[in-house]
Amino acid sequence: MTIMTIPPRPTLLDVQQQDMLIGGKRVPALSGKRFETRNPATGELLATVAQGGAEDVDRAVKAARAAFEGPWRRMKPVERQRIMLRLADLVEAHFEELAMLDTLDLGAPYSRTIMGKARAGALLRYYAGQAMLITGDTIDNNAPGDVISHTLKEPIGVVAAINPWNGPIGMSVWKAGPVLATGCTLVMKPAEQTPLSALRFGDLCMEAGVPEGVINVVTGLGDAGAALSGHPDVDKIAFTGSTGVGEKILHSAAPTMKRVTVELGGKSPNIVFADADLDKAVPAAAMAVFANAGQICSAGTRLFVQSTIHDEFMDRLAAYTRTIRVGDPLDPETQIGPVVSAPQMDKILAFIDSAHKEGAQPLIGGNRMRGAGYDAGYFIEPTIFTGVADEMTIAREEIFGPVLSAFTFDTIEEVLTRANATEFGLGSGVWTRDLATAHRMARGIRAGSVWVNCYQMLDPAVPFGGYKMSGFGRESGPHHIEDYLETKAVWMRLD
Ligand code: TXE
Repeated sequence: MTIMTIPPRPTLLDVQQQDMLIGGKRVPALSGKRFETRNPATGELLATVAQGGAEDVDRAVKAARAAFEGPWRRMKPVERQRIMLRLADLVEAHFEELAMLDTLDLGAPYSRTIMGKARAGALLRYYAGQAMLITGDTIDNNAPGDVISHTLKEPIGVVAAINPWNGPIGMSVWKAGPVLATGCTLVMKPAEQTPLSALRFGDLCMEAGVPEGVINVVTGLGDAGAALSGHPDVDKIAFTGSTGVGEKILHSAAPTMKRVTVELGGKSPNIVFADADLDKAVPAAAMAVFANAGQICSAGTRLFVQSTIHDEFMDRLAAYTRTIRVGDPLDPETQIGPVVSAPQMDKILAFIDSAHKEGAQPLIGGNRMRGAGYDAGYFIEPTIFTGVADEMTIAREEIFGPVLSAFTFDTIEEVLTRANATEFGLGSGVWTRDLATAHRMARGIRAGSVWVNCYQMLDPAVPFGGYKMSGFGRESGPHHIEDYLETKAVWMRLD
């Protein structure tokens, strides 16, 4: 067994004032404004960060446009790939620092954030591979001999990425990968709760040899995101965040017909049939919802358990949940840290309150954690409600906290209907040993991912995204880069 060592405080934090990255330079906001970012486990001030406004967004978009018009997009793919592979090496080499920045900024345990190293490296290497695979088609059967057509794949231009706070460095890498692979340029706005690792990632891009202006990081609040998504010289928006802001993004994209992909909220069903391997399903059902303190878009927040095993399963789930260690994110034994902010905590506690008022049965948890080590942070007990009715608030709305709603069901037809009776469609889980049940569920569930006898698996080669109000577009997978390319048809008459 390897003993995890907790790295020292990142050197980035030696500079208490963090500026944004525009055109290859760290610059303050033109307005001079700054906002604070704090550690949600302790309340400690980590840094004051440049608060970008519309004028900063404008200069970042101009820098991205200039870089797009420069040699970058005409660089040989193998050269872009070389830079991306250098970046992958650098991100891996500095991942302890990046993970620690996220632990301090988001509150996720270091034992969790450091696990992102393999994924970040794999993502950059996957997209680096894709840089070499961009090709058009030849279509010569329209009038054989007389006319030939072919397609050219061209980078779409300036991309705006607007990121959430629940997985900061992973999200920065995920958004930058297809941009770099295709020869686009990027203005990225990290979430105001967690801006630090995106800035460090920007520095590493520069160190890897990404040309100035290709990757820009504008830190700021929602108004900076709005200025970015409405900027007329942005060609594409890649947004991950709440469904409400996703709707606003679509409106702001409309006047200039920006290409848009949106990955939004979820209320994902996790369905356990009586024949499942319960030794595996019990811990997985708990971590499907409690990992990252429930702040995962595809968290398995609606647990459906077949009625014949319901009581046994819930007893075992409660027993397992009691063993989950909630606390100091810097303790290697900690499994769950605080939630990201006071407003997020208040929102979660209000959902718990609604569950009590609407008659759900509390099984375990339900409170803010108090006492030494907890008082200064935003810690919430892992919480399970049983006897939840489909129409209750906690059954329908995304909570984004460590709160599980459990239901019982009898038949496969019934559970399929109820699992799909949601406006969302992001993730889902099915636990069964029966192949026919697994296949029927995999086909029947209306969601972008179905995990059978597992949960929350991700891979750079496997597409991820939503049905319905969970958004559209797929990140990862062989087709992701298509969203960053235009297809041009070229016709030639030969006669
Ligand atoms: O998200 P927002 P918030 C859900 C989750 C959570 C809720 C609220 O339910 O409780 O959203 O979280 C930027 N134009 N998810 O308020 O507001 C903002 O600055 C353009 C699910 O933090 O959507 C940040 O960078 N941009 C989710 C980003 O949008 C705007 C992850 C996300 O913030 C903007 C996060 C505007 N008008 C929250 N207003 C997931 N799918 O994983 C804000 N922003």
